[in-house]
Amino acid sequence: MTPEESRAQQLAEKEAAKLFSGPVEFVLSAPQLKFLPDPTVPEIAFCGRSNVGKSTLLNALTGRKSIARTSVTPGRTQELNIFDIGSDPVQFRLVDMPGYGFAKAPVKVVEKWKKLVRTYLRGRVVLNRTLVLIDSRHGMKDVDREMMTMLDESAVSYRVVLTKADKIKASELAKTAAKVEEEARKHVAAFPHLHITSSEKGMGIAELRAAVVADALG
Ligand SMILES: Nc1nc2c(ncn2[C@@H]2O[C@H](COP(=O)(O)OP(=O)(O)O)[C@@H](O)[C@H]2O)c(=O)[nH]1
Ligand SMILES: [Mg+2]
Repeated sequence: MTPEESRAQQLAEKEAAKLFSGPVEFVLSAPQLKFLPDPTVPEIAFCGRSNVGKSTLLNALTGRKSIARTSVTPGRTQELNIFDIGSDPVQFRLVDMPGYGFAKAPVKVVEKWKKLVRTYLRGRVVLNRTLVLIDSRHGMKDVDREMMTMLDESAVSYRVVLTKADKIKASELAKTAAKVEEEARKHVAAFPHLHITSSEKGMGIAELRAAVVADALG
């Protein structure tokens, strides 16, 4: 990064932090698309395997402890949870998508999940970007590849985000990051840059916040 770029990045992070420290509000849980708010503001969706740290990341981005309910019971939420960022007017929305890859889910539940997610991804005109979260300890799994292919096919571009980076040694993290980056390059709609984060330690959060704001409003 040149000094100019680094100054611009710092400014973007500061602006994004300001936006996220303003009004943030949980709007609703939509079990079906017809319950979604009118598509009038940009949306950024978050997806990942159950327990990947999605709710915790949403909390970290918004600097709030429990705006998104963090749960120890994986795979229970089958709804799109909507959050407004900013008010009068709302600047953009974050969409917490139901987690996938839960082992014991009945076929019916998985089918319902696929239908909800696929129709949302294909039909939502205000969806600007999706974030695909991957647990640093586990790396990319087949269900993640499936999700990314679904996104490729929906022509929704996405950022790949490693979560829980504090949970493994730096050497392991570097190896996993390289592997995930290499795989992401094979997906047409994936951004080449990988975000490495720890919601616990605040690592990579300011940068991701700025990226989300740029995706939503840029
Ligand atoms: N050490 C650590 N634990 C995390 C981090 N993010 C999430 N977790 C934990 O992982 C578990 C699942 O997190 P949650 O946000 O509920 O996952 P979700 O199912 O994807 O929404 C919880 O026990 C969190 O406290 C992180 O960055 N570091
Ligand atoms: Mg959650």
